[in-house]
Amino acid sequence: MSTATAPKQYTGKDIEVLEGLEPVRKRPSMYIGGVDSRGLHHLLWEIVDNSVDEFLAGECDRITVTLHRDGCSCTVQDNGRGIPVDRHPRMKKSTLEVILTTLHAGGKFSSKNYARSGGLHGVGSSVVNALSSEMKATVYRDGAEYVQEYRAGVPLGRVRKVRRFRGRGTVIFFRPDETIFRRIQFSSDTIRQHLEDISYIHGGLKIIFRDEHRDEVHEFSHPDGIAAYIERIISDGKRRIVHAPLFTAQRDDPTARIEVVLRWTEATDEHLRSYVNGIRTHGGGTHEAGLRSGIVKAIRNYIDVHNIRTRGVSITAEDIREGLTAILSVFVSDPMFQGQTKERLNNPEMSSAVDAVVRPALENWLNSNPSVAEAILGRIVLAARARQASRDAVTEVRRKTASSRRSTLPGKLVDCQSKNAAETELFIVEGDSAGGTAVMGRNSRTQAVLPLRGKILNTESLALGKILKNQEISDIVETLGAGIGPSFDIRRLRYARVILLMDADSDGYHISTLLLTFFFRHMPDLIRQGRLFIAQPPLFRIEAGKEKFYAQTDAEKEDILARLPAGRPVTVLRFKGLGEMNAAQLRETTLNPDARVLLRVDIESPLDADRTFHQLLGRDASERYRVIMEDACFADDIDL
Ligand code: 0R9
Repeated sequence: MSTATAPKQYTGKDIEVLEGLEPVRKRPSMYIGGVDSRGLHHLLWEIVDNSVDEFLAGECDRITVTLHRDGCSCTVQDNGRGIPVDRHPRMKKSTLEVILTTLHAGGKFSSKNYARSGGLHGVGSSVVNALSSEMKATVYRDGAEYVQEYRAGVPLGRVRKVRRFRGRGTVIFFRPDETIFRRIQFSSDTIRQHLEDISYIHGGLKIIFRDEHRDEVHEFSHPDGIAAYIERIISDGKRRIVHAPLFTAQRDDPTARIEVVLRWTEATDEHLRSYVNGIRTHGGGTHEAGLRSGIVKAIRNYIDVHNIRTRGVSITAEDIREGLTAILSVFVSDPMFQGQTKERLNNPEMSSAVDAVVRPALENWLNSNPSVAEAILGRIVLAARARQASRDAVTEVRRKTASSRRSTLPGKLVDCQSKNAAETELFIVEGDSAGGTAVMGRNSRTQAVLPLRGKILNTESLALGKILKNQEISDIVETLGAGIGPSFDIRRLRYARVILLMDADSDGYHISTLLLTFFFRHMPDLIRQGRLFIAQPPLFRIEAGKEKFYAQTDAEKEDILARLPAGRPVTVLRFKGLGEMNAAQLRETTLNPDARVLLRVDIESPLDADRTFHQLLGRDASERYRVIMEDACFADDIDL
């Protein structure tokens, strides 16, 4: 699906050069979002994206990605025109070297209609080079093979012409720098999934994944594009479909290309995957808003025009979208991104553009497929009735709780003094004893503590009415003050952050999992809005004379011990649980916002999360058994 205009012949003077590479090594997170596993994989996506750009320019149809045996280095190869190797007139070196050693260097004339640089992507292969201990670029172009090697972004020599060669293309090998990344281990599954995603979004492109680490080869080629993708998502998620034919709509003009496929399923959530210029927009944005409004308006119009009876219940936008699985792919020439991870599209015109494509097409489609329309409308009315029933259950529990207590706040909550939600946080703590320590160690003005007694209820597969009868859960709901399920309203949340504080043992992980299940199913907005966190109390305290250090992992402990001067007496204490810390220790390591480490809970893929919760906490024990048996080989820290 190339929408590019014919490329003009490139020369070195067409390259714009902005600045050197030192800032990248100094502050890598500013360029790739973080030095964790996500940042590590971003390096690979960045190089693959450059090959995809060449596909979008209509110059390449095959990309090969190799994960090498060690799992710590990769090679990407495309069969495009090859990065130019001619001499750059101003920089007095080859264009290849300029591209790989200069921040933000790129073709200023850009042969593409739709720039792919957006979000954290598009930072350029120079950033990957700066963050790699080794890189080797091989270019096949103009009847020859050219090579240049780099160490930490610095060329070892000039570009060398190695031999005459008739093919064309670019090959980039890189090994991320272990002094920069916390841990270097590429994930075969993550790479495979990402490459398959790309092959669906860019129908016509063939991607080969040579996984030397697992000794596997995968080939991805999906000429049917996102129509094939949605079928795959639905079958992977074991979602039962409500109607057979898919709804598809598309528009292709010089300002934007918009493509949508959707289908209602019997699942109870909405699963929407959106892409801008082939890059996943996890944070949604204006294009997603346009899709949602287009769908809701089309259905409402259909209900009005056909005078559909809704059996006394009012239909909300959420009812209409319940069970919907959709993929939206847009290509825009000037994408603007916002949000912490720059994964949210902010072009205002895209909302009305997508709405204008989806609404009339969906209305027409429903009118010309009456039996499909009947099945979809039946599904929507069912959703509305279920929502009404759970709303009634919540009101009933509220009424009972309010009449049984003078205050609506639970008695065991030790609240903070500040009533300004923007500056407060709630710690949900495992056990009364750790709760007591947290109360003593907290900042009583801004930090509240809610101790939990024992394991909480497994809420997966339980009806909301039943869940709310559970004391611990109803205490959490009352404390947060924002409602639950369909009535959850993040604006009423009484705290800026909700932080789970559990022991770092199997019981603690289990309680965290049960709480995450509850929040994911019944307060997903708490997670989507980035307000749920998991505290990371230290595992070790190391005392060397008057100095004391805390370490969160074995590796960190070893690192600290290795840096201490030899011959000094050292004591290492392993905290078996929160209860072993005193209030001052808990404050200085886990509660104090300036010193602590918090993990923000995030939903990378709602569909995957849904499947995982269903498998691990659902009623069907055989599913759980299967997952445990399959993944048992990865367990390295079993605590029995
Ligand atoms: C293996 C990963 N592939 C790449 O990094 C890659 C970059 C690249 C490329 C061109 C062709 N293939 C490529 N593969 C290219 C682009 C253009 C003209 N000639 C060749 C153009 O955009 O007009 N380039 C990416 C940037 C540049 N080339 C350029 F800025 F040097 F032109």
